[in-house]
Amino acid sequence: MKTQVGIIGGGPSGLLLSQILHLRGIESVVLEKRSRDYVLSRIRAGVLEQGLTDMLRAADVGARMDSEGEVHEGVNLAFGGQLHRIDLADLTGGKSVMVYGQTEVTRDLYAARDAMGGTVIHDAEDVTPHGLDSDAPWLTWRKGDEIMRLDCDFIAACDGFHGVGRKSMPRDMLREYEKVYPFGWLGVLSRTPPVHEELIYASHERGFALCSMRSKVLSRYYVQCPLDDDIAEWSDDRFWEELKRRLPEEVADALETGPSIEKSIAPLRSFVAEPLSWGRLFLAGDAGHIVPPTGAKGLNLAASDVHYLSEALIAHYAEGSEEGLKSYSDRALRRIWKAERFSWWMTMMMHHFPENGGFGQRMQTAELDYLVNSRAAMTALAENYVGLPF
Ligand code: FAS
Ligand code: PHB
Repeated sequence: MKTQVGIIGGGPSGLLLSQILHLRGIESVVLEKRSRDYVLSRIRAGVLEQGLTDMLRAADVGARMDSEGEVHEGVNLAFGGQLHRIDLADLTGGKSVMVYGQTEVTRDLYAARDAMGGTVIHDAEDVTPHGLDSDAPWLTWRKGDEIMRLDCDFIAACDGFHGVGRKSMPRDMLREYEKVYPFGWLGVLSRTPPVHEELIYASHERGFALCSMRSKVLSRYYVQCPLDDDIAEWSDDRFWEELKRRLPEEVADALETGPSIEKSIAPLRSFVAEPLSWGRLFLAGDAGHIVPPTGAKGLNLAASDVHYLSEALIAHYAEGSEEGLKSYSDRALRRIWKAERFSWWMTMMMHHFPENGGFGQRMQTAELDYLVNSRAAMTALAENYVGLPF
């Protein structure tokens, strides 16, 4: 097989890149190691920045999002038994976020790729990049006992944190920066009406909690939990009781509980790989960086990477320009590090760190008290939450 851009990974990064390139007449093939059902069974992000929603609309993939998603002009912080609304629209000159699950974004991207005759190969085992430092790289993978080959001009590694792309770069030129947080997020999805019409991020001495949603009848909740907790130890009843204890009373009283239809514990880390490219290989999305989900930046950072990389590839094929490809890594990393900072800051401010002692907890309380009483501080939070410019 031959194509122009070989894409490893059929998650949001890989599919969005393939869709944008197709609309500009550039061929690509997506190699995904899992089945489509498996990819679509993962419950992940829920909040989309305007940069991403604009990209989806421009790529003819925004219709269902615009009809089923919810535009949110505010977000809430809960601490000290009180709810504090951050008026995103007022503080950012009218900007907002879209609440629409990553699973639905991925479903819409698959539908668009299918409708336009896109090539997405599932169950591609042992995908391996070759010839990355040549001008004719190729990918191999296993289909049963058969070894398949895809010749291409460029390879985009959109294969997530555990993917093969980053690991194919020479170790002596790759610099990795990482912070692993000493807790996880226990997430529950339930067919219940959301407890509030907007998201609530709660800081409590028992731990962080988040009240989010996927629609008016589908809610997503999280509580901070020890990393070594066993999901089997968390019955639905235990989860709902713990969530209520971390929320202001009037919110806890309004919480409608129900059976969990998904329950999982995710670890939290901050991670960045530098550089994001080597030869004809380019990393995009979680393949190059990870943020703790506190700032709702993971999926949105993948979007800005795809924005920069697609622009660079289009300039290469349309104008023979190599400038965008050469500057991709530096350009993407500038926005990545600012999102890493915001996600780290929100995580350090909102979670419970007993190891920081009484002084550390007083610092968190002072940070929150200052934040909700300062328009300047709320503006800083709001402009990062709705998404810094691409
Ligand atoms: P993805 O990991 O989504 O996709 C990579 C794809 O590559 C996968 O389909 C994988 O099967 C495939 N792949 C991997 N290795 C391969 C190989 N060797 N060959 C072929 N294919 C391969 N972000 C938020 O903003 N908010 C959240 O609440 C949030 N929650 C999350 C919870 C969890 C458990 C995880 C893991 C992430 C969460 N994220 C969240 C971040 C998440 O949304 C990512 O930012 C987003 O999935 C990034 O998309 P991709 O870069 O496409 O990576
Ligand atoms: C979610 O709805 O899954 C979600 C929303 C906001 C976050 C993290 C997760 O910051």
